[in-house]
Amino acid sequence: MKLLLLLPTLNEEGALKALANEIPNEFEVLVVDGCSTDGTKDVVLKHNWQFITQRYGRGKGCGIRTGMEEFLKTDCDYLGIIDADYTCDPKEVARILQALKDDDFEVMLGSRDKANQLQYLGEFSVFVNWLISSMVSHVYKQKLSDVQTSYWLFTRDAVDRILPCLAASGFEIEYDLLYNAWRLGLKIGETPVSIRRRIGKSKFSTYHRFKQIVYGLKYLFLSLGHLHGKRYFLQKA
Ligand SMILES: Nc1nc2c(ncn2[C@@H]2O[C@H](COP(=O)(O)OP(=O)(O)O)[C@@H](O)[C@H]2O)c(=O)[nH]1
Ligand SMILES: [Mg+2]
Repeated sequence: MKLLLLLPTLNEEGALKALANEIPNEFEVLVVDGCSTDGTKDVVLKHNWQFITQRYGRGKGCGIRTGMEEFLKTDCDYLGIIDADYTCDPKEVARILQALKDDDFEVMLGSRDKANQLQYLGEFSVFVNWLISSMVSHVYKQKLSDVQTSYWLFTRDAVDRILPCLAASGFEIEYDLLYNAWRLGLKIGETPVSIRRRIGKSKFSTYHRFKQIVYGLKYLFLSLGHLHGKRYFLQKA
């Protein structure tokens, strides 16, 4: 049972150095990079992790899609994805995997601790996440408390089915992953996880913050359309 841990990076030298001691030895590690200009690649090579530059253009979504494609070229059974900014504890991934296996889920989200989210991400982000998560839970008829999470776990079959449907290029990739998993009828679960203070500078600007609200509403609209038998297709970036 092999797990590939995918880390999307854009100038995460400092955070990667700190993460290096924490990644369980049994995980294979793949770093998909968005053309970092710091020492990100040096840290990756020093630890003998796989390094690849993302395809399809700029943005986290292009990194995740590239990483999923690379995952399918390996013989790994599970794909874990966490942010590479030190907010996610890689040891949590082993627990998420266990939770996925215990109940035969195909996609598992880590639901990040609310008090720590407030402390490290701020009230506005937590409010937007709560609002979108509540609406998504209502439409999907299941409790999903953290749809903007940065912890994801997929079975190989789930990646195989979701990847061709993904169209997101930027930070809206989490909505795209969840929307398509739900649309395909995959069994989705969530389990509580921790969240820590970031090391280094966030690439998520105020502009991204507002864009994220628009994207949240857009994916809700797509979901409602799907429920009512309409077919909307997103253009791949
Ligand atoms: N491959 C890739 N990763 C990115 C890109 N932009 C951000 N990331 C990574 O995505 C994760 C989340 O980004 P971050 O700046 O922490 O945004 P925040 O968590 O929303 O504040 C981090 O690991 C970033 O390094 C990108 O264009 N390409
Ligand atoms: Mg972050």
